[in-house]
Amino acid sequence: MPPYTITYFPVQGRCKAMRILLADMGQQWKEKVVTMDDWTQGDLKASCAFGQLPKFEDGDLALYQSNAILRYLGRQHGAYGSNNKEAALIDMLMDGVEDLRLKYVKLIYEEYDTGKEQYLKELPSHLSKFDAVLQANKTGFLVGDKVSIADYSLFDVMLSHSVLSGCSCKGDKCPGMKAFMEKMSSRPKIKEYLESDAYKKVPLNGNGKQ
Ligand code: GTS
Repeated sequence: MPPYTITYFPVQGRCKAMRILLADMGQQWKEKVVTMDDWTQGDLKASCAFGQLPKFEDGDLALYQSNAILRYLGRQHGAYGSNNKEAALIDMLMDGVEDLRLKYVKLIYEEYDTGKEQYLKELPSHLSKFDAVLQANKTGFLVGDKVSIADYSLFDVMLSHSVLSGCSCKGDKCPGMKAFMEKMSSRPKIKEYLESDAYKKVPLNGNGKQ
């Protein structure tokens, strides 16, 4: 039995980064897929700390909040920096990615038809901030010289933008970001995972928009 279990809806959503991390770290995990019928009719929602998924289990530990899960896995698999200062920078970048993720989620679920133009206008400015960090660090990663949870999180959000319809700015005009995407995509276990049905057959978002 794999040590980890992810319980979530049949989408990539907020589990994409943790799945990519687990694949990259050579870990096995079990997926429990929850349909909307199960969710609305069963008692799972009431049992979740904040009434939401994903739920992540490691033995008798049950965790909620996708970024807390990433942080746990980062600590467990050496992807949370080499010292306290790097960990603090990783936290800062995780929060920066979360700000962008929330904008993306709002676009997809609330403003797909009405807010796309404005979103796309503002996107290059958001991406340029991450590009500047990558260019300044010079290792191809956001912080330090090895992969961290901030990298998995940014990679996840950028993969979503790389297929966002109408989006011509996919980070490819930012040299740091371009090199980052190539570096992350070509890590052998990530490449293998992204080419697998386990990844390709699961829709990005719950409403089918991307
Ligand atoms: N901050 C939480 C996290 O990062 O895990 C947000 C979790 C969340 O919003 N979960 C949604 C949910 O459970 C699903 S999704 O947005 O991640 O796809 N929705 C069902 C409900 O009843 O709230």
